[in-house]
Amino acid sequence: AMTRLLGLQLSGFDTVKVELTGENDSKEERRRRLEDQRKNNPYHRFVDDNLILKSGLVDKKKGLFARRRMFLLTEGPHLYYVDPTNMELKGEVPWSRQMRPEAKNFRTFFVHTPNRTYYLFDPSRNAIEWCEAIEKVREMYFCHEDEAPK
Ligand code: 4IP
Repeated sequence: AMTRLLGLQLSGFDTVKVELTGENDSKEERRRRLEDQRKNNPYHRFVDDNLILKSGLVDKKKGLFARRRMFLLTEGPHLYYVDPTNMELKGEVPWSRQMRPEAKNFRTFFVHTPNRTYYLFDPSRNAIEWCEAIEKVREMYFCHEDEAPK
């Protein structure tokens, strides 16, 4: 039932916005973006050739300290995070239908997953955009929230 395709609005590789559009223009657009990403995005090697839908630096707190990571929301879907200093993949927030983003304010947001809540802080104050993007991707891949798990 994955008939809807992702349409994208690009404004620099670290501030890609996710948007739903019709199916007509999106296939060619998607191919073009992926081509560009393969050639020009230094984070491409971490994302298993998936198209990056949104990315940006986010501080992820676990225990006492927050670590600054490049978060990469991609088709698949995946939410990878990379240490931007060592250019090393550190992990992935596990996706499921139950994934729930929650914006606390412009900077702070949580991503609830069945086994862990990720505590995240966006220094560029785009927490709400992050939550909207994650929720859009969730709806696209896992249908709407009140549906019983299959
Ligand atoms: C680490 O704390 C980092 O926050 C890790 O994040 C985190 O792993 C570790 O949690 C946590 O102990 P210190 O750097 O202060 O030691 P990252 O992997 O981004 O470097 P994850 O990836 O799980 O958030 P544990 O519980 O996974 O070890």
